[in-house]
Amino acid sequence: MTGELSPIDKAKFVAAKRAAEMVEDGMRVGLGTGSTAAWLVRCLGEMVSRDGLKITAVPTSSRTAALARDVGINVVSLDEAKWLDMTIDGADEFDADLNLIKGGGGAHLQEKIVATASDQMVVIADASKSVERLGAFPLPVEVLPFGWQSSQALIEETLVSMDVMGRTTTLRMNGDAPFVTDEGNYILDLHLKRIGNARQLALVLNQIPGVIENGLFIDICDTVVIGYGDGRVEVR
Ligand code: ABF
Repeated sequence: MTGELSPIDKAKFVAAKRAAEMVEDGMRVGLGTGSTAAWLVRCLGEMVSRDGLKITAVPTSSRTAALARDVGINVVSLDEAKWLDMTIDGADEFDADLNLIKGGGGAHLQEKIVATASDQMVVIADASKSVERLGAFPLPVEVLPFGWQSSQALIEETLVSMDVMGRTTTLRMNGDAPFVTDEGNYILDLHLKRIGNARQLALVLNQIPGVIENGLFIDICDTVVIGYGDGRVEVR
């Protein structure tokens, strides 16, 4: 499965493998989206086919659902699972308090729903995702297509009063059309450079009419498994 991996892929793989080893027989597991989470799905698929691991998985995106089915993992909806023992997912940034920016893969709405319907959330990430302060990665905000430009204007107005360094908001594109999420919504990327008070920003953003969910995960992540290009793994 791994052959000769580049340092970044090795970092993602070792983090994913370590997290997969936390999964026990009979668990209901939320499966994240993104390239690191894809390694997790492959590792779990090996454990299912080779070791007879029995799990029920809830994917956080249609892409993850397809990959999980491909490797023989039993996939159900969150409504069928009702509650999860563990969700394992990637991240774009994590800070010392294990607060996250997620959503680079365009699935933070479903990811946050699945992560908060779990007894614990484990993030798997290469070491480059570790930051002193959240914000260098553009913060995704999922908005309804109806009136999205008004939502954008209200967000920009709100940012003026927030403790952030940058205030540019761009519509995420897919070619020359807006990127559309699994739920049929748009994503605005907030280029904030540095977020002074992520907890406050997360609360304020979701009060804006038209905003569905933002990519700040505050007090949701319990454990981060960090992979390094030399094969080392660190669990925080
Ligand atoms: C998803 O994977 C997103 O929430 C997050 O932005 C992204 C990280 O992707 P990768 O693992 O490819 O860096 O969880």
